[in-house]
Amino acid sequence: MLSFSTSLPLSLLLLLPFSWASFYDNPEFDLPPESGTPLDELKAKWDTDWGFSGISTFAHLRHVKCLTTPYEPFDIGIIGAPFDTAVSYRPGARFGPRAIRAASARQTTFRGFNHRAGINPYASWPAVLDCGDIPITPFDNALALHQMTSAYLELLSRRPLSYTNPPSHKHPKLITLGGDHSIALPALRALEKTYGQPIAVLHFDAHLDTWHPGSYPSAWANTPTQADFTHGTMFWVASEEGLIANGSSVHAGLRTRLGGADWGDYENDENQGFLRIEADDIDAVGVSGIIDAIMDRMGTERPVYLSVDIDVIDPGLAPGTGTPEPGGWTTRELIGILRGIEGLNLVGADLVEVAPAYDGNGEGTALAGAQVVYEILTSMVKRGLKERGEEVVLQKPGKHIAAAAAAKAKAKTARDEL
Ligand SMILES: [Mn+2]
Repeated sequence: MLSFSTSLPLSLLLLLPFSWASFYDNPEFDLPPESGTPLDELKAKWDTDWGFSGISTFAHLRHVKCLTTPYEPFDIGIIGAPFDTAVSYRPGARFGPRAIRAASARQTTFRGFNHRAGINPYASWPAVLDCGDIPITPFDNALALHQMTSAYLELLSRRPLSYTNPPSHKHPKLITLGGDHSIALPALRALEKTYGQPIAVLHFDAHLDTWHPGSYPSAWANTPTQADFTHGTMFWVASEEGLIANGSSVHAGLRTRLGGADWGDYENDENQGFLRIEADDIDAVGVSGIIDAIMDRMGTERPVYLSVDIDVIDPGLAPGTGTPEPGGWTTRELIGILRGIEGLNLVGADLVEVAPAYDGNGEGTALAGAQVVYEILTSMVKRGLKERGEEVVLQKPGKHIAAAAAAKAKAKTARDEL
């Protein structure tokens, strides 16, 4: 008896985790067999996150740290560039990627159909991943620029999963979550090298960002510095390096004050070959006029880098940004313009300058940023769909109110005839 009483607890301990339900288990369910629940059953039960559940990735996309996972091919990668040591006013955009990811939480595959575009970019031909962030030093901007350029080149050199299907899809596409606007320079360096030609830039911004580095006041300008590389000069540097297609690029949403007492900044900008669309132009020509001006300039074949500074939106709607300027476009106007230019041949894009420390509690700026990324992604996917010959069925906006108005008119005619 003695030996039984001492040996039983030991055998119980060994058996417990494998075959005995714990006191705390839900008595309505049997423990799963040791062979495990089939994977498809697990996925059916647990795969879909709510907007508020799950680890924060962009739109609940699968996170793969693409830079260190070369064996995981993808077609479109969302990648963070948490870098903000090249700003001229409020710092904080290094926290942009995580704020935009958090604000994208209500974008899901199961409710991702874009009614304006007629497709669900999360349930279509491309493998879309959240590629994580590029680890970028906050201490040394020359090194940071090198790191970002290297990272873009590494990812663009990968063979996409859907290689040549659509036919033009020979390189993966990246949408970068900034970060301050300077991150566009390494992106353009890598794109120019990858595509072997200067890239046209479609630049939504309150500011020019083509400023000569010397236009920032400094008594120390002759001292060797890294100060040429800032969030207001990166397109000047890119132009100097021949990365930007001179004559086919566009600024949209401008309302910046200019330097000095003349139009020198505009003249400098013209030399770099940008068309300028002012924020106020929308009052004269409307959303459709802005769309026409962009499409007339850029066409549908030329490779385009789409760079969206969130400060193009009025700071009343998107206050969480580094250099706010009153008098901007509404979020709806920007979305309308982005939908209207979906025919562009986008080879890359960014959404920059979301600085959540200055955002409202309702995260309006980050929400707008996440929506802009969704619209850009939609355009990339939709163009690929068309290239693959797959049909997109579109319902024009206003269809229902037009139908209601027609029914009302018909009823009135019927009454008049009585
Ligand atoms: Mn900018």
